Amino acid sequence: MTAPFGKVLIANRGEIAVRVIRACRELGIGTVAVFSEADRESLHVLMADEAVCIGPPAPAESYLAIDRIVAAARARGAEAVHPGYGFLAENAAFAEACAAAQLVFIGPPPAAIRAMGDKVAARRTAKRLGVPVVPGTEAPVTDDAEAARVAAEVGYPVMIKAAMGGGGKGMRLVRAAGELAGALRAARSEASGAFGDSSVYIERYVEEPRHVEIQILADTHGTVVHLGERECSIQRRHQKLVEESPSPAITPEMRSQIGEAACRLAAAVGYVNAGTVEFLVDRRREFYFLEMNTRLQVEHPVTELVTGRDLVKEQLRIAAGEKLGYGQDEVTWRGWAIECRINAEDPAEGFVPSPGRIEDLRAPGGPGVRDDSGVYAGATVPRFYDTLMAKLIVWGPDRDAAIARMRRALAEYRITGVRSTIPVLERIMADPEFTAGRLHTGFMERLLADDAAAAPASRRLALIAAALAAYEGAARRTPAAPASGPGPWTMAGRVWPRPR
Ligand code: MV4
Repeated sequence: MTAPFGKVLIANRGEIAVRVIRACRELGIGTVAVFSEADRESLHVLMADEAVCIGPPAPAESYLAIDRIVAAARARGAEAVHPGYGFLAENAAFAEACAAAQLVFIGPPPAAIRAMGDKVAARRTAKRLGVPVVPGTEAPVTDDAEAARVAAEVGYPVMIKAAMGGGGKGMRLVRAAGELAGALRAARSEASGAFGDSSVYIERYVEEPRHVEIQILADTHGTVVHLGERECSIQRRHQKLVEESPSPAITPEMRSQIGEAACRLAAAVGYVNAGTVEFLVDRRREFYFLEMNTRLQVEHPVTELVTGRDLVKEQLRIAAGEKLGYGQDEVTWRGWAIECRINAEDPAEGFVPSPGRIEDLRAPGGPGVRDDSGVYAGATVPRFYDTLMAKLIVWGPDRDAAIARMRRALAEYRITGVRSTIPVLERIMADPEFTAGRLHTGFMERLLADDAAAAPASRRLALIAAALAAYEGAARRTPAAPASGPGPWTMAGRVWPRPR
């Protein structure tokens, strides 16, 4: 079989650029990396066949610079451009600029990006197709009196959302009528600042929902299939920490129903390539359409592990005009997959970014473990970009086995020089609500509040333990570990991994 393309430029950095390079290599496609001055020695640059510096570290002057990326693709003879996620992935003007330069954009048509970028229009399309939406406005709310009428009709609490927003930016929760006018004013000004459009809309607030999203694939020949759901309820400030597939809340019947709804929506806007349709699932297990993400998502690997399909290869084949070659009946699921995001952040200090040089790095391996990383020992995590360093993904025959495997893999993970989210991920994997599958979007807030309440006592205990250890050490005249002796993993009779 011939390769879908001769050469592809990857308009991204970090782990997702590496992920795309790997798919290209397996398909015999040449790769061109682009990089900013802060990324000269980044892994994606080392792994690509060719690499082009596109500018200074600031994203606006490099990874968001449409003209420079298109020029690099033309100069190196690339036939297609993969945008990854973030940066220009959902930018219709970028997709158009690629087409104008005779480059295939590996993603949906610009019209489909625009149709879903306007959240009010997307809601209206969903409703027209019989896809359930949260009760709310059909058009952007323009005046306060109309907003008050709609809010009273759907019932408080309500949420105000930016029409051109998404991902939780510019949202406002309104508990009672008295707060509405002020919240509207704040939401409008925030939306205008963040998205250059002050339009907002109103929805009834769903309390403690789950976030469930459906992966779809659509080819240029009219076939649309779904690859089931991912549950992404473990988030902090709209940053996902853990994702899994399947969702503990979804039955096979619900999967067919939600999946079919997602496919209908995609078909209606002429969607092509990989996409994700987001839903809220309430306590009664009713589902409501939220928005559609017109790109490959960070958490795509959990879907790959349970369906056995390579989403990036599918994207490349679809972009080259190939037929999907299978229908919904041939999509099957096996076992359970969980992903943990390894960010350069300090969870003990409110998740502040922790950029810097990675001193030592040893990623876990063994049965059922996948390490999708964008870093290596000696690499620097730049301060200019998102803090995601790597994703740890595990597969197991069932959810308990996947959790046990994730705990084992997290314990093997060794990374020094930067702080990471590993400790909080271990904490989540050991949480009884998590292991029971009782997830909702307030999960992390609860977990962090519990830990904060317990912190003073545990800190006292830690101090007492340290004092006792020092006293015993002195009493036994244990010699101090040599500064350059064996690694810490052999000290004090403790075994690797990770003494803490
Ligand atoms: C909501 C909601 C409750 N009710 N809409 C946040 C991200 C954006 N895509 C939509 N979001 C929400 N919309 C209604 N009508 C609660 C959230 C929400 C949330 C959703 C998914 C994952 C985490 C979340 C955390 C807080 C709020």
